[in-house]
Amino acid sequence: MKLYDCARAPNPRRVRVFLAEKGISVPTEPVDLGALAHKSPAYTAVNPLQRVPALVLDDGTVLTESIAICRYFEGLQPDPPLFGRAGLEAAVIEMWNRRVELHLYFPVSQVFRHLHPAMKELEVPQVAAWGEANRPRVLEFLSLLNDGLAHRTFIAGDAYSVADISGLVAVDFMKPAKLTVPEDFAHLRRWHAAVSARPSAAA
Ligand SMILES: N[C@@H](CCC(=O)N[C@@H](CS)C(=O)NCC(=O)O)C(=O)O
Repeated sequence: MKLYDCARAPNPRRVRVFLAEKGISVPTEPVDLGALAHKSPAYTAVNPLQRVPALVLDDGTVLTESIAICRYFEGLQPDPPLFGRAGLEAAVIEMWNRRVELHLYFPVSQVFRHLHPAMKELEVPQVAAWGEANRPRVLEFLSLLNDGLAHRTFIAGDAYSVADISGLVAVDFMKPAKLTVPEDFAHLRRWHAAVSARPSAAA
């Protein structure tokens, strides 16, 4: 199997953090987004959507979408259960992971992609007004998350889960997007310090 990866991009990082939490190591091949290597014919043959990460299995099956890749590894190695145990626990984790993707990761990515000069070649056309429109959405969701974290250790409950991985990656992605977590979001800051201190965060 081979994981197409990119050290600086947030979605491949979600998979790397997930694998580190599981203690799984996978051969990787770097894809240089800066050099537009993901647009090459060779990589397009792997993933016609021209996005990373992509996981190629030994039988030739290609999995794209970070969460689909994570789910594959969860199936191979269920412990620790980062998608939760079947039933309510898994449903709550799924809900929070999706909320984080749609209401935090997505607006942060839109701010970055539509306002950062480095994204000019990848986001065509850049629409600055759309980037700006997403700034308040980030803060609205962070506020909701901060309130929830007053009552829970982690995003989806008292156990670390894939929702924390999506959250960590999204909050760290705020830095290149030139967004900051407000000083008074103390619960969010406590959670971020805790998940950042896990060895997996360095993956
Ligand atoms: N939904 C996909 C998103 C993958 C994605 O957008 N990857 C970014 C890097 S974080 C990418 O390949 N961008 C290339 C581009 O924008 O041209 C996932 O969850 O893996």
